Amino acid sequence: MSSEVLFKVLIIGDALVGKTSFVQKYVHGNPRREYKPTIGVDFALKVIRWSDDMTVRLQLWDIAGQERFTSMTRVYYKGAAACVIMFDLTSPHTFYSTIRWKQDLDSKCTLPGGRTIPCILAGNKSDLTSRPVPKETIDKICKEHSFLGWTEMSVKDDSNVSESMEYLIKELVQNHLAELDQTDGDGDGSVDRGGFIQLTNPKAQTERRLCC
Ligand SMILES: Nc1nc2c(ncn2[C@@H]2O[C@H](COP(=O)(O)OP(=O)(O)O)[C@@H](O)[C@H]2O)c(=O)[nH]1
Ligand SMILES: [Mg+2]
Repeated sequence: MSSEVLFKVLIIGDALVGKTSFVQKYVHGNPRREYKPTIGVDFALKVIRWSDDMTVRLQLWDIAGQERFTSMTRVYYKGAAACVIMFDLTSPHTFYSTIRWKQDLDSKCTLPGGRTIPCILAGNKSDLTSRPVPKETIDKICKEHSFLGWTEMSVKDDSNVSESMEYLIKELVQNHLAELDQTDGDGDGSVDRGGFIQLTNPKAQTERRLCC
């Protein structure tokens, strides 16, 4: 039997880190040519034939506005299943902001049972050579703030764009299937979100880490 699942995925982070370019590249295959700052929220839908019996629809919310923390973020976050928090690898300020974005997200958006939503940290613009923030620091922040993992990415060079999303979708699908198992009452899946997720359901056991 074929099933279809819809996930709302947030793309957040400081202005100019490449969020809109990322969504455009992932959904349409090309980043927007001319630079137009996003106003409000851009929505994009990506439909993926995940397996013979599952189609995944991703509703991507590219949050803009002033790209800062206001009471409005609560409205944007509502119903989100996963998140990409993006920074610019060449800009330490945008990296340290990701901590605040994560805290803002986790304080306003939780899954039933109080679990935080799966979130990856994406360092964009890896085509540029400057790396003011050491990898060890990114690893540390990634672990301390319970990201699923982090990755370098270049929207410009199309490096790790679809791969990061695939990683996130795997996580979403596995959680979804584990939940279905539990609902059926015949599964032994349990979700423990102490930073990284572990499923005791052998069906759902796979390598789940990106870089940290
Ligand atoms: N070098 C480089 N520039 C990028 C990359 N991704 C986006 N940009 C540029 O960064 C600027 C801001 O991009 P935009 O997507 O509008 O960022 P947003 O404000 O986070 O939505 C634009 O000039 C993009 O062309 C990348 O991977 N490498
Ligand atoms: Mg934008």
